[in-house]
Amino acid sequence: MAKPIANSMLVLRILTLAASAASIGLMATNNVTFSEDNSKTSFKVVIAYREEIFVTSKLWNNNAHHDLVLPALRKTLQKLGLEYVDLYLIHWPVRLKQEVEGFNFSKEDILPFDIKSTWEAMEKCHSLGLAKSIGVSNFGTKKLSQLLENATIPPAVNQVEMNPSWQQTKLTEFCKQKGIHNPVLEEIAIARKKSVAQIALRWIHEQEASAIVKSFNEERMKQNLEIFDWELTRVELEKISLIPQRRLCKAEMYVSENGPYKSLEELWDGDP
Ligand SMILES: NC(=O)c1ccc[n+]([C@@H]2O[C@H](COP(=O)([O-])OP(=O)(O)OC[C@H]3O[C@@H](n4cnc5c(N)ncnc54)[C@H](OP(=O)(O)O)[C@@H]3O)[C@@H](O)[C@H]2O)c1
Ligand SMILES: *[C@@H]1O[C@H](CO)[C@@H](O)[C@H](O)[C@H]1NC(C)=O
Ligand SMILES: *[C@@H]1O[C@H](CO)[C@@H](O)[C@H](O)[C@H]1NC(C)=O
Ligand SMILES: CC(=O)N[C@H]1CO[C@H](CO)[C@@H](O)[C@@H]1O
Repeated sequence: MAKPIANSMLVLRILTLAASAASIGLMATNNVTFSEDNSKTSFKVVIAYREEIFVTSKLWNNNAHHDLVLPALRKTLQKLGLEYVDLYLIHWPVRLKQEVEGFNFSKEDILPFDIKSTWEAMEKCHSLGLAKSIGVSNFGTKKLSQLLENATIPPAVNQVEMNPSWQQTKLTEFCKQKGIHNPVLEEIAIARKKSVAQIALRWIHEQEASAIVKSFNEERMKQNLEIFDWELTRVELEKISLIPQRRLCKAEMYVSENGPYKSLEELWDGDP
């Protein structure tokens, strides 16, 4: 059996899409994650700094078929003008009919998801050098165990929703690692002269997970980076641990009476 993985959101220091001279400096000196669908900017500018950036892309559900994974990644690479991605993820433990486009699908388009054969194809992407690392997203503990049962390469990352109001303690424990607008966070933010966003990001950082931060605003990009030279106190962490928990992204659209997932419990492995 392969080793368990880090339950971590993607490595990301900052996402910047501005292709101005100023931001090229920023890209060159920061770890940057790009999201393919957001890459409206010139990747040519970025390619000069390829080793300095961390590019992640995800396999959409309609390509979660053994024979479609590699072509999907090749297409992505072609679109981005890159030779490889640093990380390639299975976006959801969900398989849709091949002809589905984006979110335009009905319940009949949801097919049983085959972890083993999909992961095999992901491993192929890695062995061909097209993805430096491979991982998953939105997997619960049961599906991770199933994946690990037959995996040659364990997933490097499980990208999940994780924030102070959806702390994912069960999933985090499983991986043996450690609603942003909330009065508790505001209170702490005011006391510490930080923004609520910074408190939330710092909290994620202290769980030894990496946050995916997206901002198009230069001031907020800077602010989101200024979370590494201070820490939350024990009392603040205690207050945050008492925040009522609710998942923001429930993904009800993948649940249907006759489909592979009949309840949110099944989709999220008992942790809806
Ligand atoms: N694996 C999955 O299934 C999944 C699901 C959802 C999301 N994701 C990933 O997670 C990433 C983030 O997604 P998201 O939906 O959370 O973000 P989002 O909605 O795309 O953007 C975050 C929002 O926060 C604002 N913001 C950023 N920094 C801030 C600050 N310091 N103070 C106040 N507001 C701030 C941004 O506005 P400005 O730009 O104006 O600053 C933006 O509107 C995405 O890149 C996506 O790939 C993955
Ligand atoms: C959504 O899918 C249906 C059925 O395939 C198609 O007829 C329709 O044009 C699609 N709508 C959009 C907005 O793509
Ligand atoms: C792992 O592989 C074995 C042998 O092919 C198979 O019986 C089992 O169902 C697989 N497990 C999963 C979770 O796919
Ligand atoms: C430029 C920069 O900050 N690079 C860092 C990106 O992240 C990796 C892994 O944490 C570091 O080794 C680099 O120094």
